[in-house]
Amino acid sequence: MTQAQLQENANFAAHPEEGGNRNWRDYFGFSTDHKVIGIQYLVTTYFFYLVGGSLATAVRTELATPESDFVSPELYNSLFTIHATVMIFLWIVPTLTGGFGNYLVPLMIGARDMAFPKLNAVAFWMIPPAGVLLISSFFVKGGAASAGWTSYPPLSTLTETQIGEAMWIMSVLVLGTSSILAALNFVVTILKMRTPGMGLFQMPLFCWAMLATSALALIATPVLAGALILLAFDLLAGTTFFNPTGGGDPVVYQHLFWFYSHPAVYIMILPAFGMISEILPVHARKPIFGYAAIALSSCAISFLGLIVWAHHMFTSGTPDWLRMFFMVTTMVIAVPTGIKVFSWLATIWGGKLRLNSAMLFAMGFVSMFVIGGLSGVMVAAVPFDIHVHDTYFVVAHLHYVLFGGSVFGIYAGIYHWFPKMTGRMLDEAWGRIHFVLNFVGFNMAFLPMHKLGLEGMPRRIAIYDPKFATLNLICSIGAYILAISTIPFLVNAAWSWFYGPKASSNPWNGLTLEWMTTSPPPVENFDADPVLATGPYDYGMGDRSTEVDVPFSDAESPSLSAGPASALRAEPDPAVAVHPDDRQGESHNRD
Ligand code: HEM
Ligand SMILES: [Cu+2]
Repeated sequence: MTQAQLQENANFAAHPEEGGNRNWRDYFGFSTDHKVIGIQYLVTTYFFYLVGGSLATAVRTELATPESDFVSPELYNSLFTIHATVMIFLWIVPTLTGGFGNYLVPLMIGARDMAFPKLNAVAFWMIPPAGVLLISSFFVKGGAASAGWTSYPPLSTLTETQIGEAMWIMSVLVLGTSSILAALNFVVTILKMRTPGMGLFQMPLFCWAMLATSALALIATPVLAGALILLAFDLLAGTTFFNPTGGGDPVVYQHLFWFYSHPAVYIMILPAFGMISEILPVHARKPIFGYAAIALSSCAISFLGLIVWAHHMFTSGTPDWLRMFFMVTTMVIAVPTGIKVFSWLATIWGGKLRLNSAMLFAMGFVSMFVIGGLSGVMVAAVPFDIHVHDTYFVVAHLHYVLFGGSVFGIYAGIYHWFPKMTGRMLDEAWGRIHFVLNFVGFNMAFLPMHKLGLEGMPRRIAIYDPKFATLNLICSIGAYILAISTIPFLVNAAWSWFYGPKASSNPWNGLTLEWMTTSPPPVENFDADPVLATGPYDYGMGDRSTEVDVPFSDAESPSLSAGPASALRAEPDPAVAVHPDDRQGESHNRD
C-alpha cells in the first residue's frame, strides 16, 4: 500500500460524498467561502496581470528603438510607474496571499474556512475598486502617477501630475489595508484552526510560508500607510514632511517606504517558496529534504527581511557605518535562502520525476530564482551597487526574482492545484508550450539587461544611447514572446475549466489534506476532522522501498534516511500512523 492510500484510507470518514461544484454567479457576489474568495482573487488579479503585461509591452515597444517614437517621455514615465504598481500590488501580492493562501491554507490544515470569513470577503472586495481607481488615473488631467512605483518626493509632489499621484496614493492605501486584513486572518487561522493532531511541525510547508509572510505584512504594511498619508499631506495640503524648504527631509520618506517595500519582496516570494516546497516532493515522489530547515528558514527570512531595508539607499547619503550594517544583514539573507534552494535540489535528486507542467514551472522557478538571488547578493555589495544603481542591472535582477521567481511559482501553483480548484484537468501539451514560451521569452527579455546595466544604461528613461540598440531590440522581442505565451495558457485554462477531463480527488497522489477531499471541495471542505496517518511528504515510503530508493533507515546516518528517526521529515501523528514502525502508543499530538 502506498502512503497516499494510507492517508486516503485513514481519511475515509472525512472525505465528503459529493463535490462542491459552484454556479458561476457565486463568483460575482459577496461570498464568505474561502474557496470562492480564493478563486475571486486568482481570476481578478490575473486580469490585472494582463493589464500590467500590456503596459510592459508598451514600455518595451518604446524601448525597441533609442528614440522616443512610440509615446512621449512623460507618458513613458506613467507607463512604467503603473506597470510596476499593478504588477506588485494588484497581481503578485494579492494572487499569492489572497488567492493561493485563501484557497489552500484552510484545506491544508483541515479547517472548514478561514477564521474571519466576512473580513476575508471585505479584504477581497477592496481590490477591484482600488485597481480601477489606479488604472483610470491615466485619463485624468496631467495623467497617471509618473514618479516610479517608489514615488519618491520631491518628484512625486510636483503639481503637474497631482491628481494622478493622489489617486495612486489612495489606491495603494486601500490595497495595503486589504493586505493587512488578509494577513491578520491567516495568522489566526494557522495558529488556531489546525485539525486536532496537527502540531506546527506537522503543517505543510506552504502554511509555514504563509505564517511568515503574514507576520511580515502585519508588521511592515502599516509603515507604508504612514508614509503615504504623510506624502498625501505634502502633495495636497502643502505640508513639508519630506520637503527641506519647510524643514522636512525626503530621505525620511525613503526609510519609511523601504521599511515596507523590502519586506514586500519577501511577501511576494515566501508564499511561492511554500508552493514550490509542496510541488517538488509530490512530483519527485520523494520526501522533502530538510522539513524543519525549510520551515524555520522561512521564519529567519521573515525576521532578517525587516532589518535590511536601507540597502536600497546606499546612494542616498547613508553614512558608511550604516551601509556596512545593511550590506552584511542583506548578505546574511542568502543563508536561509540557500538552505531552501539546496533542500529543493536534494529533494528532486534521485527522485522519480514527473516532468509535467507544474513540475517544469517549479524547476524553472528554482533555476531562475537562483540567478536573481545571485545578482541580489551582487547588488548587496556597496561598491558594486554604487556602480549599477539605477541601471538596467537592477531591472534585470528584480525581474529574475519577481518574474522568474514569483510568476513562475504562481504558474506552477496553478498547474498543480487547478484540478483541485475546478474539478478538471488542464491539458499537458498546452501547458508545456506555455512553459517553453515563457522560459524562452523571459530569458530573452531580461538576460541582456544585465549587460545593458553593466555598460551603464540607466533605468526609467525613454530615450537612450544608440549603442544600446541591439540588446534592447532583443529584450523587446523577448517581451513580445512573453505576451504571446499567455495565449496558450488562457485558452487552456478557459477550455479545461468547462470541458477538461474530470479530475479525481487526488490526481497526483498527494499526501497533504487538500487532496483528502473532493475536487472541488464542498462548502465545508470535510465531513469530519481529517487525520494525519502519514507526514505531509512521506513519498516513496509505501512498502518501504518501492517508488524511489530513499533509504528508509540508514544506521550510518539516520538523519539522512526517510524513516521515523529522520530529522528531514515532518512527523506523522504517531497514534494513527498506519505503518506499525511509526505507531508509538497514544498520540502526543492530540490535545
Ligand atoms: C510581462 C513581462 C514584463 C516586462 C516585459 C517588463 C518590463 C519592464 C521594464 C522594461 C521595466 C523598466 C522600466 C524602466 O526602468 O524604464 C520594468 C520595470 C519594473 N517591472 Fe516589469 N516587466 C514585466 C513583468 C513584470 C512583473 C511580473 C513584475 C512583478 C512584480 C514586474 C515589476 C516591475 C517593477 C517593480 C519595475 C520597476 C519600475 C520602476 O523603476 O519604478 N514586471 N518592467
Ligand atoms: Cu530590498
